[in-house]
Amino acid sequence: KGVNVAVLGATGQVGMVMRRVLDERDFPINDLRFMASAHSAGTMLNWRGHDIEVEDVERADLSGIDIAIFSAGGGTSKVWAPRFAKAGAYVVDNSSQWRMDDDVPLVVAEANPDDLDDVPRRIVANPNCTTMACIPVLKPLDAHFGLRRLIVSSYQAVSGAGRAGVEQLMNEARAAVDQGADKLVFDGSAIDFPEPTKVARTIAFNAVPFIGAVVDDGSEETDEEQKLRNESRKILHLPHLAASCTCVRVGVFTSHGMSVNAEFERDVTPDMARGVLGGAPGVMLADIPTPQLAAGKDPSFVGRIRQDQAVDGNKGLAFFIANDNLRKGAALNAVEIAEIIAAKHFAERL
Ligand code: 11C
Repeated sequence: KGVNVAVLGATGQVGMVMRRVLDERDFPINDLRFMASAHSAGTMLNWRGHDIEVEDVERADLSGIDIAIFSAGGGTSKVWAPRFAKAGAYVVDNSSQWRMDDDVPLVVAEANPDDLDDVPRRIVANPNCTTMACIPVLKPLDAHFGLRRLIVSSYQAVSGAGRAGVEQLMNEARAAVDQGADKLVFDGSAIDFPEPTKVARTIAFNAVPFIGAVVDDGSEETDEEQKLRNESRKILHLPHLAASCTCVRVGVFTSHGMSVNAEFERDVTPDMARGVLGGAPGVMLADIPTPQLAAGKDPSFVGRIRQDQAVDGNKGLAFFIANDNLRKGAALNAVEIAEIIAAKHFAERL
């Protein structure tokens, strides 16, 4: 009973959360394999009381895998997703590699599970964590009020930049505290910080409005900023949705915050929005939705819901979302996609 699952990138930050989420949700597993690059191969990872050796993906026999969940970066996914798919596996990929391909579904479990009815290349993409944080909130609002326009500013945690981002914040915070961090009140150069290793500027006690790379299309947006627009359009089936995003890294370890101004076709008040969101899957109302509240939890926490005073009439809302970028933003949604694939395509094994 159960399906044969492989996790590629099992030793990374998201891989670790993936293993935890598979366990917590009691995913119907027959056989479980962990894979990584040669660098991490041979590591022993505990799974429900016994150790599983991490296989070198280059040497692994790919036959017999039903579902492979990837969290290994775009370059690895570009090479290995087609190979796993050719060997018969459905691939759920966390990277940005396949998201905008027309024949690859891009899925948020609460929003567009039916897009998994047809998976022509056997590859499914998991959205970027900023998009993911917003969709469980935006989907029901769109269904009731007709979403027309989005302005989003993100407050993104360093774990989104991987373990190296976490280490940069930790090292800089330690240096600042050791030297008297409150000197920064009067002089931003009063602390001798280590050279930034991952985030573009010092991130401890700072906010850095630059994530990803500037896209060479004249827009001067970063790819991270374009993901929110492009991915939201695809997931919500709103190809003409107007959306603009400013992505900012902040000195937070985990959970992204998103300030959202949304404009709708029909009238909506904060009470009406709370009524809709109160019962929405994957959403939790919170008075003050902070990253620390969201870290380690599943839902998109949404609060500070107000009428957007910059929009005529009652057609605009302003609100704030906080969501764990490693859980729903990466591992959890990938596992939920795998659950839907298992139910749709391996029902006889469940
Ligand atoms: C960050 N959102 O916080 C990014 C990490 O497209 O999957 C994930 C990048 C992606 O830096």
